Amino acid sequence: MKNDIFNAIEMSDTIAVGGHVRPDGDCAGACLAVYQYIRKVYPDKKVYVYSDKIPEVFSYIKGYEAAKPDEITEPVDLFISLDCSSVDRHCDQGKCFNSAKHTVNIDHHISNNGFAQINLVEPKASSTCEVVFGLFDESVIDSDIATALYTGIVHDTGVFTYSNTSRKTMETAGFLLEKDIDTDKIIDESFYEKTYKQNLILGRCILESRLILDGKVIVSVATEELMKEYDVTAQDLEGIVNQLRLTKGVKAAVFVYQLKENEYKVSLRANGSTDVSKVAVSFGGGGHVKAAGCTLYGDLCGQMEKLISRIGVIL
Ligand SMILES: [Mn+2]
Repeated sequence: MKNDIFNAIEMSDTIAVGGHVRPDGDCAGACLAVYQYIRKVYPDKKVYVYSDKIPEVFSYIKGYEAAKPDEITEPVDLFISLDCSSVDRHCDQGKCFNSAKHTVNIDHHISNNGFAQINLVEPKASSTCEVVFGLFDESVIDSDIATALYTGIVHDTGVFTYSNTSRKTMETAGFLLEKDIDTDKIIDESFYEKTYKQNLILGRCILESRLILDGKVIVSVATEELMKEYDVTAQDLEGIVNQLRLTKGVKAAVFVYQLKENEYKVSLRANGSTDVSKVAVSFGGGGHVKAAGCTLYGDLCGQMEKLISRIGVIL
């Protein structure tokens, strides 16, 4: 598998790396780590980061400014998909991926069905960055590449607290720590730190949350109107669902925010043995057993009723 991936890279002159829409820490970290690695090992190749704008909070990662999807005007030789559970979750619904001559899919989402020519999907890995680390020649990993990979692991494990954190995760993180990375910056500034208005809307969403299904599920919704009131974007809502999940007695947490009229993004988190990825998949989404997401279309009340009854089935 590793050889197949590197053969594909060696055969290609133009390579795009890209992940899912609204890139998170793991997606950004994996894309920028692979970008840096290929540039370092194969300096003659043209590498693009094909992604939505990476949140500014990750601007300390080398290559951050390289995410310019408009730069690609013709099909690339190779597209490496990272942290993306299905083709249509790419920032252009997969157009650039589908037009590439060769394709690689590196991921850790259990719902990933292996949509590329070469697929490396490890559902037990904490993060795509952990999978990517396994591919890299350790001697090439410098402080900049380590910073990108550590960011992804920190974000997808909630700073090593989620159940996806394994011995391998810790050993990988241990290796990266020795590369002289700024862990305070990565953990505090990119993961925990919130702006004042992010804290305000977090508080408001918790204040307006409801316990349902005998207190086993907690739900909160941020409408477009509420987001406007606090002058926040979807990215500012990161972490709210994790806080909801920490409610005593709750088996699943549901956080919904409005993307536009009749379109809502749903984030799901689970405690114990609850598997919320089943719910997400049945609504066309994906993710992991304990963290998944999907999009609802149409009337919110009607869609929420369906979603909640589906959650009732898996509890
Ligand atoms: Mn991930």
